[in-house]
Amino acid sequence: MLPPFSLLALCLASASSPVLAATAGSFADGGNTLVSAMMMFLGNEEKVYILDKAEGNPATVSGHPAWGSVWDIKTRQATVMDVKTNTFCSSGMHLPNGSYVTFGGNSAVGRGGAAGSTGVWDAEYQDFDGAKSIRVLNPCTSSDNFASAQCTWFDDPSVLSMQKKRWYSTAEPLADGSIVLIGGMVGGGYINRNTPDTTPVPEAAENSYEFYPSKGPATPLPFLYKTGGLNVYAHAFLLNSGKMLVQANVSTMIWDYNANTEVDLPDMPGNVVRVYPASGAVAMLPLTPANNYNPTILFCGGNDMPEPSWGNYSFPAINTWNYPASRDCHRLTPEPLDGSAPAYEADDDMLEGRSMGQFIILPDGKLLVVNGAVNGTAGYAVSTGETFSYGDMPFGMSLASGPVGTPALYDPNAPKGRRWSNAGLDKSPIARMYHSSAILLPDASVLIAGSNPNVDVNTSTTFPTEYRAEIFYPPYFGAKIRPTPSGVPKTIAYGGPSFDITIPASCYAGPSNAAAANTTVVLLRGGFTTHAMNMGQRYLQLNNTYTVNQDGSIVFHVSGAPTPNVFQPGPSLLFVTVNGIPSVGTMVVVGSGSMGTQPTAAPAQLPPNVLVDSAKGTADGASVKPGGGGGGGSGPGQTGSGRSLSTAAIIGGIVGAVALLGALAALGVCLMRRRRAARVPAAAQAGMMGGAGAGEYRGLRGSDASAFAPLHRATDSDAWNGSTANLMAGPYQGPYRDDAMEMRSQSSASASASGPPPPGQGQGYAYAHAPGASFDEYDPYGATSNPSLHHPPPPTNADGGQGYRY
Ligand SMILES: *[C@@H]1O[C@H](CO)[C@@H](O)[C@H](O)[C@H]1NC(C)=O
Ligand SMILES: *[C@@H]1O[C@H](CO)[C@@H](O)[C@H](O)[C@H]1NC(C)=O
Ligand SMILES: *[C@@H]1O[C@H](CO)[C@@H](O)[C@H](O)[C@H]1NC(C)=O
Ligand SMILES: *[C@@H]1O[C@H](CO)[C@@H](O)[C@H](O)[C@H]1NC(C)=O
Ligand SMILES: *[C@@H]1O[C@H](CO)[C@@H](O)[C@H](O)[C@H]1NC(C)=O
Ligand SMILES: *[C@@H]1O[C@H](CO)[C@@H](O)[C@H](O)[C@H]1NC(C)=O
Ligand SMILES: *[C@@H]1O[C@H](CO)[C@@H](O)[C@H](O)[C@H]1NC(C)=O
Ligand SMILES: [Cu+2]
Repeated sequence: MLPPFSLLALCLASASSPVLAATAGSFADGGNTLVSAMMMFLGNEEKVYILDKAEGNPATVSGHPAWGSVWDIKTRQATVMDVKTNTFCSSGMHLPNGSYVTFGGNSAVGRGGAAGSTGVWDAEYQDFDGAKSIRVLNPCTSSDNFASAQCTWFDDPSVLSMQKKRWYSTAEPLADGSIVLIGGMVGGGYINRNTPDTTPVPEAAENSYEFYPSKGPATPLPFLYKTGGLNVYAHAFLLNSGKMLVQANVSTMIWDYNANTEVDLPDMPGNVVRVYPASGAVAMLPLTPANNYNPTILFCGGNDMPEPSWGNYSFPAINTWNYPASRDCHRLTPEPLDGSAPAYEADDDMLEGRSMGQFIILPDGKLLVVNGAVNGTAGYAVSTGETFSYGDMPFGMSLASGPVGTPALYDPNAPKGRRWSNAGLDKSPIARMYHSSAILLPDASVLIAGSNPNVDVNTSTTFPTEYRAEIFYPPYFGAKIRPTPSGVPKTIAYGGPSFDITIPASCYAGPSNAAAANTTVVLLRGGFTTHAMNMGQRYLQLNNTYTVNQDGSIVFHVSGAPTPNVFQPGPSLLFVTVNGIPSVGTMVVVGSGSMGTQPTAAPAQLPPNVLVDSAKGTADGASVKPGGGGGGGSGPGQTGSGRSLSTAAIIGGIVGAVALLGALAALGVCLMRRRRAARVPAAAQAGMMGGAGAGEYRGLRGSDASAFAPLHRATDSDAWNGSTANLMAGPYQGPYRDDAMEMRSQSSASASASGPPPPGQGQGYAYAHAPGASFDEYDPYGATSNPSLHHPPPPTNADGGQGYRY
């Protein structure tokens, strides 16, 4: 056991972390994301990766506007990253080894959303068609070389791509770490249908599913035909049985994706649509030993417009910004433990209507809803069935109005009628409308960014292209001391022996027995955020018992994760939450770290609890104000770090003997932060006003009858083959970057086995690799090794300039 001195040191470390400088319930300046944060994921304890669509962002990389960046959690500064293909409205998911993949997107676009100049590429924005892309990123830390191949996006559709074009697809991980990709649009638009409807095969709907890594040809999914126009970014949750809950339009089903069979569940009560563009807030409630890890899904908000109002690819039939978003919440337990028929259960209404509200599951087991609007829907357009010209659109291209700036907290365990609260939570002054995002950070704060209901960058419209990030501090930031667990493992197995985590007495207040009983050890994965969803977001409380020691330290004996269906393999944060106050999360990998059947074992019997009645936490002077919402009483619109930097508050928060040291350390950290923060707005402003200034933009051309330009492709050409690489076998275990040559020759081998590749295939995207060159130095995207990726591909494709034009 650790001597008391080092235990004290642990908590001192906590007290001097910047965490203390935060005010519960408030927003702080998160800096400039450089690209508008349409999509984000947490790469590791240091970095958040951000993706935008290809558009005219002032920040540039490799001589073109950037649409990728990496944001450093500590400095709150972003750095641009190069991405080859158009990531516009893609899906994404973690891999078992901690890397992330994004899937699909839009075709190549140029200024104002116009078709790429060569069809599959645009000369100005230099984005390639991303409709079939599979992009892999291995998260790196500040000590890595971000310019190295290992740290940059692997994005080369000639090596790796989906079989079908998928824009607005859903990704959900399976027990073996593979990913199912559901539906999407081919061309795309407001919703996924024409009027008059040409179902069963709407020309631009991709009503099929496939897997990554591939498990066979893409297969039609009847549910997507049934749900018609409202079937993209379907909500999908792997269930404990290994089947999957899928919800779209007003339909719900349990899907066996191996047999492709569906079992219908009841329709959504009240015809509230929760998928894009209604975009409700949807999340799986915490899986806990108390609920036997049985999933319940919570659906809140969205929109219940009547069927004809939804319109078609081009635009909604009505002025959506006048149509109130839904406040309705319903719960569904798809596989009730008592064997009863699954049924939607009415839950407390939200405090206000929200379209594009987004749930962030917090480490205290509550759900935070952020972002969105009181009226209307996601999507953007330059007209509606009721407003014929762009100039008459009251909110520019936005189809929503009335940003909801105040978050709210949902307590799944509170009695009905008392589950929602926004007491003590500030209101953000930044509208977070269509294409906003949010994700949990390791310190248990929430990064909020993005908003861009515009076809291309527009900083002068009502709801502009937003580059400002904010950090929201949930109520537990009112705590003066955060628990600092030791012994957190790097990997978590499925079942098997338990592991021990210890917290010192100095990290909590009050009787040890009560604190021990009121502690949870949770795995919390924030997922891949886009379009008000966090794909893959999941909270699992691990089972535990505890031993209270005489000195007030507590040892928790913690079981592994139950099964890979309950919590799919891959990266996750681990938090220890004591009396409602979470530790800073540690990144762990759940499962084997590789794709394939995960090793599982029966959970070992946990040792019985050991209590010591006289033991106490020693953090009394710094006793927390749980759920206190320390931000209460302050005015709305508090953004900027200034507010959280009251020296008095910081010093007041530090306990006893460590006060002076702690205060000095905290002050040092906070002064540094203040200097940095002061620079950010200036940089942000320069960035937003500089570069491709707004004045340079042409107006939308007359031919852009809709902002959703990519309609009516002449042919659905397949310039790229689907990926044939099997990543679960053979030599393809390492990063794609390393495998690229081998995979490439394999895929051309298989292509020639089944006939010659289409003209241009394997030509325009081929790259040369000097035999024997070190892979570390090898950059297939480098100007010398791969000139073709920096210039329009040769127009040898039979469909060149046709298949991808619209
Ligand atoms: C969408 O509906 C409008 C009428 O509201 C119609 O003019 C337009 O052609 C339709 N667009 C598509 C792609 O079906
Ligand atoms: C939603 O689904 C219903 C069938 O349940 C269908 O009649 C309707 O057309 C769909 N709505 C849209 C906008 O596609
Ligand atoms: C949690 O662990 C205890 C002690 O080993 C055991 O009795 C209990 O069944 C476990 N709970 C779950 C949900 O596995
Ligand atoms: C930005 O939006 C405003 C109002 O919607 C519009 O008048 C202007 O043309 C847009 N600017 C660009 C560059 O699209
Ligand atoms: C929302 O729509 C209602 C009409 O349904 C309207 O009265 C209200 O002003 C709108 N709110 C905003 C913020 O546009
Ligand atoms: C656990 O701690 C939270 C926060 O202090 C408190 O609200 C709750 O009542 C406690 N639970 C028990 C069982 O003591
Ligand atoms: C993780 O696995 C994927 C393949 O599943 C691979 O492309 C990637 O490079 C791996 N990441 C690391 C860091 O090895
Ligand atoms: Cu989108």
